[in-house]
Amino acid sequence: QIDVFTLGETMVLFQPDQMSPLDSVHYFPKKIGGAESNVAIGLSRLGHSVGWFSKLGEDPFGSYIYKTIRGEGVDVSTCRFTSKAPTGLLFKEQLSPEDMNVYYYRNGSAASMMAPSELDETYLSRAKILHVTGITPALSETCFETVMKAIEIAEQHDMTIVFDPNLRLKLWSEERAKDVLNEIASHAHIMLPGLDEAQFMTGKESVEEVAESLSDGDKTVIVKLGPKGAYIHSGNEAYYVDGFPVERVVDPVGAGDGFAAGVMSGLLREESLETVVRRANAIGAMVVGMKGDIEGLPRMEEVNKYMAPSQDQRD
Ligand code: KDG
Repeated sequence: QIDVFTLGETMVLFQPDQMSPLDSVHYFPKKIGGAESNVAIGLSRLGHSVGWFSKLGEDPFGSYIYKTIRGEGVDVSTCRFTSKAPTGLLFKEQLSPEDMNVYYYRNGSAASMMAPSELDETYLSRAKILHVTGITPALSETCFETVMKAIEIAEQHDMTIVFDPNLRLKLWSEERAKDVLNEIASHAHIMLPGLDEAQFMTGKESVEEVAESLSDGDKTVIVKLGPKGAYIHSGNEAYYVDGFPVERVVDPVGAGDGFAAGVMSGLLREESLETVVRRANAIGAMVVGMKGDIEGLPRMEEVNKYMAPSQDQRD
């Protein structure tokens, strides 16, 4: 058995060290980025077994991504390669600590060729949790179908479905995004939207209203509120969980993925929702303190240390 199965596109991420417009940058350190593999790596570092499915180009970038994710202890055995399309690329342009632009070179990429027939049903059904994001269905029609197929398999095997909307309006129209995100939400047991995503999906305003509306009676909805923490709506309970103060944001991208990894890790440990979300908040805060999508994802000892009050504070 594996703890979590996730699927989605991972790209080679070129992220300059300097903060300036990309047209004046000469050097681009090479990393990897992709919401689902960020989550998979986060979970693996926290001690869980994770399977990640995707399609990579038969090119040096595909092999770089494959080796990196495998090197993090994620099971990549179901990942496919194709010679018909290249591995996708992503550039980050940082103009100030919180102001990040993202440029995608992923149209027609290998991952956008994922097809439902390529999912390994037996493998997927061995997982306790299926994690899906709203990025994968935006990549192509076959990617959308692959996500829906994964959901169908998960439902047949009574798996828990965790959904992070990860709204990316560079990838699809508002209308289609709203329809598909709400369709996936109707199958999810746990949803992890940011406030803006929850507002987009529901057309409602306040944190309480969006969570109530998305919960649809029986879903657990955890609305991410950045440095303010998160708001949980589950069953008859609804409450805020404080965030962790971040002294210096170095790179805001990837916090939500760290948060998702933290939530699933806590659920797998059967902890209370409040404990789960507190740790998820801590992980989100740790991620934004480091450059790169995955660099700041902690191991369990590291996050526990981060959450423990320091000796000075105790004195
Ligand atoms: O959540 C972080 C992701 O946005 C980043 O890794 C790139 O997957 C990515 C995407 O599609 O935006």
